[in-house]
Order: sequence, then structure tokens, then C-alpha cells
Amino acid sequence: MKRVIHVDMDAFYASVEVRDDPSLAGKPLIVGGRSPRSVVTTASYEARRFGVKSAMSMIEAVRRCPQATVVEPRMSAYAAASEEVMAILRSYSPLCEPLSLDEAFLDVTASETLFGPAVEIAKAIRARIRADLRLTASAGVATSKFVAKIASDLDKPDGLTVVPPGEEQAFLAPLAIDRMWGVGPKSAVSLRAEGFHTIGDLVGAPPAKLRKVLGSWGEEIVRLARGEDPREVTPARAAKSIGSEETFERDVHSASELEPHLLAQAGRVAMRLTAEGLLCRTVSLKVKYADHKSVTRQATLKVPACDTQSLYEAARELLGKVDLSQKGVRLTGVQASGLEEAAREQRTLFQSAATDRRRTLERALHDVREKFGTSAVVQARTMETTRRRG
Ligand code: TTP
Ligand code: MG
Repeated sequence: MKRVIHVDMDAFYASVEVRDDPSLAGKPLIVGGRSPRSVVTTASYEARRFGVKSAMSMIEAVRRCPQATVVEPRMSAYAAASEEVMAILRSYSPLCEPLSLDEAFLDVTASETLFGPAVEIAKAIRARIRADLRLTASAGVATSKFVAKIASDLDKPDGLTVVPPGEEQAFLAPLAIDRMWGVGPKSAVSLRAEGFHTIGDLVGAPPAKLRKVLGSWGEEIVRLARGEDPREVTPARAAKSIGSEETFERDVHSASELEPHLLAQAGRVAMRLTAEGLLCRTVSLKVKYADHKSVTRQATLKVPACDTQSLYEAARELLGKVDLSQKGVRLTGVQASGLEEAAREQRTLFQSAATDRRRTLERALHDVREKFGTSAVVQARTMETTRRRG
């Protein structure tokens, strides 16, 4: 039986800002750009009480919470804090798989003989993050990645949720379907319309009914709803590739519908290349069809790059080489490989450019939404990936 801990930092960017400027403590804080077209990157829990959320337009956020302090993101500070968090996690198990700057899975099955039960390890990790980094983290402890991830989110901020072995299905059953990994707001509405309100309602649902609402993802979701998730925690060392992929809630049929997703994926890969001071030589596009068959196309860049535009253009060109006429697409992924370290002076430059890059991406997405309507950028399940050496 596996013992998995999922750790997710609380209001991560905002908490780093408060730590570094104690005059912000206890007050509503919004991290995001200041221009009218910017969106909220994250907000402190004090600001969330006013309805401020990640990805909300800054105009709306300031309208809801006019007294909030707004600060621009400082990616290098968050990347540094992230490295320290991951170092604490790795001191309890080498099987540490970061999902983003602020969250990671840790398989502690083999660590229990040394450090005690998984629950005690989770407590120790939270205590060390608090003492050494002056930040708070929420954690979930369970027998699988999926259940641990849901658990870590249940008692945020500064919470610890433990799901004892054998109680996975009972733990999940009463939770609202919105908590399900991969069910976005749109699918949640459709599922409720079909009479599914809790994760428990999904267990034993007729497969055809679920397929109608969720497409090919319907069958997987039932297994997850039962608490069955065999995925291993995959440890991470030096990056060999950095990728971002999404499983769509509904199968997608045209290039024009896929392009905004490729743009968002390219943007996320660019952000992470930038944060790690890396350039890539190769861009790959993965397309998985509704029948789960997938194709991958690869291109070599003329000049190594780490910016959204270069990655997006390469991905879009690759999409032109993929057959979209036969069947729907359930997933796309953009991956950067052939990674190399950027020169030191370039890295500093990149890090200050990270904020601009996010803003450019958000502006582009905003324009796509304006042009094609919100449905052009549909809700999707996002899975960031980093493939590692060794
Ligand atoms: P999250 O873990 O989703 O959010 P959070 O840590 O701010 O808050 P909490 O976990 O307590 O709910 O994301 C981690 C960081 O990633 C977040 O601090 C800022 C960044 N982020 C974005 O840049 N854009 C986004 O849309 C989201 C959701 C997060
Ligand atoms: Mg977080």
C-alpha cells in the first residue's frame, strides 16, 4: 500500500509577498499586473473573502475589494521559495514530484521506517515550512495521488487532511463534484443537470450517461471517484523536458478551437523555462484523439528560445501537420526539450521578463476570448509535466 502526501502552499505568491513585507500582514493583497487588462495571479485569503480569485480581471478584483494592496509578481522570489519547499520535501523522501512551483506529491511509503507514519511526516513538513520559510502549506495524506490531492485542498489554508487506508471511497463520496480533478465549472453544471451532485453519485453511474457529459474522460472519472488511482509518484531531477498538457472536457474538432489552448500551453512552458533559466531547441506537439490514440510532431527551432511567441508559433505550425478531419481531439500538449542553460546575464533578464511574458499571454488570451467568445477558451483539465533525467 502506497502512502502519498500532497503538499500545496497557501496563497503562495501572496504569502511570499506578505512574508517579505510584514506591513502587508492581515490585509487584503492581490498579486497581478497593474494595467487595466491584467488579471489576478493570486490573492491573499483576506482578499478572497471579498470574492477576489485567480484569473479574475484586475478591474473586477479592485471593484470587489478596493482597499486591497496590488503588487506585481516577483517570479524569482517565488522560484527561490519553491526550491526551499522542495528541498524540505526531498529530505523526507527522494520520490518527490513537483507539479508546479507551489505543489508536489511525495511518496513516503519507504520513509515510514525512518521518520514514522506518513501523518507524522506531513506534520513535520508543515512545521518545517512554517519555521524555516515562514510560510504555510496545506497537506493531504492518502494512498494515492488523486485522493491526496483532493485532501490537501479540503482544509485550506494551513490544513492537514488524512484519509486512512480503505476509507478512500467513503471520504470522496460526499464531496461536491466540483472538487473532482478534471471537472471544470461547465462540466459541473452539465453533471448536476444529469443528477450528479457528489463524487459518490459518479460511482456506479451508467457509463453511457457519463460519456454523454464528459466524453472519453467519463470512464476514468468513475475509477477515480472510487478512489482508484494507480499512478506512481515520479521523482524529478534535472529537467530534460518541460511540458504542459490539457485534457479537454469535451472533444475538440478544429484547429481554430485548439489554438487558444496551444497558446496557453506554450505560455506555461515558457514561464517555467524562464523561471529555471533555460532555453529549448526542440518543441513537440502531442495530440491525443477521442479514441486515446495519439500522435506527436517535433520541430527544431532556428534559435533556442524560452518565449511564448516562439513556442506557440512552432506548436501551431506542427498542428498544421496533424490530421483533424477524422476524429475529435481529447488532449493537446506542448513540450520543450533540448534544454540548455541560458547565460547568467540572460537569466536575470529573463526573470524580469517573466512578468511581461505572462501579461502578454494573458492579453493574447483575452483577445481570443473577445474575438471568439469565452467558449473559445473552454475549461480543461490541466496537467503540467516535467520529464527528468536519471
Ligand atoms: P494555487 O496553488 O492554485 O493557488 P495559491 O497557492 O495562490 O492559493 P491556494 O493554494 O491557497 O488556494 O497556485 C499557486 C501559485 O500559482 C499562485 O500563488 C499564483 C500562481 N497562479 C497563477 O499564476 N495563475 C493562476 O491562475 C493560478 C490559479 C495560480
Ligand atoms: Mg497553492
